[in-house]
Amino acid sequence: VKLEVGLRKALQNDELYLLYQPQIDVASAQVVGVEALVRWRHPERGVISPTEFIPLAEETGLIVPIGEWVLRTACRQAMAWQSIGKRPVRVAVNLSAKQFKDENLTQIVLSALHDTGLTPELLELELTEGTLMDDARATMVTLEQLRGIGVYLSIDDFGTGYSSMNYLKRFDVRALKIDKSFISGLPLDSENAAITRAIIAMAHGLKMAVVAEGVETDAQLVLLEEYGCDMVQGYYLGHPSPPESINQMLADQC
Ligand code: G
Ligand code: G
Ligand code: MN
Ligand code: NA
Repeated sequence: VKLEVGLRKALQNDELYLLYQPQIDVASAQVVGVEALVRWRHPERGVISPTEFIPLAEETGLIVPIGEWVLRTACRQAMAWQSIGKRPVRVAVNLSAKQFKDENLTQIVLSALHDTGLTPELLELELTEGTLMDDARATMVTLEQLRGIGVYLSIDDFGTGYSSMNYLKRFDVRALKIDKSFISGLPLDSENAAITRAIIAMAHGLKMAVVAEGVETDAQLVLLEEYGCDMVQGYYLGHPSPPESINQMLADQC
């Protein structure tokens, strides 16, 4: 209850902030995207992880205003990066199920894009299988609206949920993000290697791009390149970092 009271005030007290983790294009080795990951600097408890406060935000409905703040902050940051980098960088935001079901979602996304001036294709929305599979009819309508706006849609933590292959085809999202639990045992774990290859083959067959998450070693990167994985994200490529670190990465790119 105490944490909930604090979370209510966190937004107005400026206690939330975003870290950004780079997504690297395997072929060019360039940063092509960054994922925004929220943190809460609690006045007494220090930094609190989203695994602790996002579930609370969902239960209390606070996820809607918090999610809107994340969206706007990430879009504004992405705009600032356009003037630093030599190529455009996409910013990815995690959407929780509650946000996806919010009837004002498309309006919130549109106004964040409008107010910041960010091109829709440079905003990526990460959805989970659980969010998408919950109510197929409503999902289709919302996805249609988001596609209409022109944002880049991806499925996060792919492989851990319950996707119907039939719906996957119809959802028409741009990218699958392979969950880090499949990547962590590579290259030794032959079963996870088989799953990873199968996801990449399926995604490419459906004309989707693939991002491997949780890439921690060079051996994993080499293997993923061999498998034809399009993008990689993980501690080996860069930890979730403050915007200034990303500035540096973008400035250093050719
Ligand atoms: O950054 P990381 O370690 O600690 O994130 C933990 C979890 O919190 C991940 O599942 C991530 O998707 C989720 N998360 C991080 N930032 C956000 C956010 O802005 N919105 C939502 N809904 N989830 C987030
Ligand atoms: O659920 P989602 O994929 O949005 O969450 C991303 C989470 O993964 C964040 O908590 C982020 O800090 C974490 N993460 C990012 N890179 C790595 C990595 O290389 N290894 C591990 N173990 N976690 C990572
Ligand atoms: Mn994510
Ligand atoms: Na993920």
